[in-house]
Amino acid sequence: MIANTDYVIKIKNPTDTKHELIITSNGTETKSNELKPGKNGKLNFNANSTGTFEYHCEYHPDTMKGIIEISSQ
Ligand SMILES: [Cu+2]
Repeated sequence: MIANTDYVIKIKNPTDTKHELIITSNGTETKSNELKPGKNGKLNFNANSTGTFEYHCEYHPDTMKGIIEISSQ
């Protein structure tokens, strides 16, 4: 992803449990709505700095997690 750019992250939940996407950077959290089983959602995201951002699921932080690389171009 590119810094200072508006993104809409589309989220699908084909599972039978709820999830919630959270992206963290410098102590700031960007959260999706709670995604109930079988529902879809989206999250507006705009990184105002370059670097590595972390994301995780509110309910499954140990297994549903990863990083997002934000670059300048
Ligand atoms: Cu989850």
